[in-house]
Amino acid sequence: MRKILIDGCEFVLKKGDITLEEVDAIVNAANSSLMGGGGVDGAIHRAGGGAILEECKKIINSIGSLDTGKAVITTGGNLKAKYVIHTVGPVWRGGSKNEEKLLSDAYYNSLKIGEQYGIQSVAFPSISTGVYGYPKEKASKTAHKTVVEYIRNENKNYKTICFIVFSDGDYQIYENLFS
Ligand code: AR6
Repeated sequence: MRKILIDGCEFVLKKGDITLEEVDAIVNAANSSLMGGGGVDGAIHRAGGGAILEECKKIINSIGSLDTGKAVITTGGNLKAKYVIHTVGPVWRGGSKNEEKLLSDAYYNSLKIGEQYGIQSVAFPSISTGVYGYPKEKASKTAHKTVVEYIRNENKNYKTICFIVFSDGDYQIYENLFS
């Protein structure tokens, strides 16, 4: 685990399962249907239980689908986290399809909606770097830059931001950014 302080906000890097995090909100790398899936999305729905899917269904009934880069919030159900923030990262298509901006939007809009709910601690997975195929180093730079800029320029409530990675290789990539 690594911790650094940026503008009064603690940044934590950790390897592990995000569903176990004791934070106000964990972020889900979802898809536009919000109906669950594999990867971190599947793990969150399994661990959090049916209450999360119920709220996702209500959201989809009212908005149709969640656009890439946007974020919505539901209960955390049985999770230790009170909330789950669901966002949709871009599918990697070679880098010329606005992927970087859309990935940045996913982090930014997650932070923004969390702020509206008074959330002080949030944990992010490495959005888009699994099934969606976003190159991990590029994704980690965008994640880090977007969150640091948010904390420097717009932060009101956040005291802790966690990046939860799932492999030693991913940990190494993020650690290079932290140092
Ligand atoms: N805790 C933390 N990180 C995890 C966990 C976990 N429990 N499980 C996986 N990861 P992915 P995407 C990491 O594929 O690329 C789903 O089916 C994983 O190693 O979950 O944004 C959705 O429904 C990787 O680094 O999300 C969408 O259809 C990262 O989480 C689609 O996949 C993201 O991998 C979204 O694809």
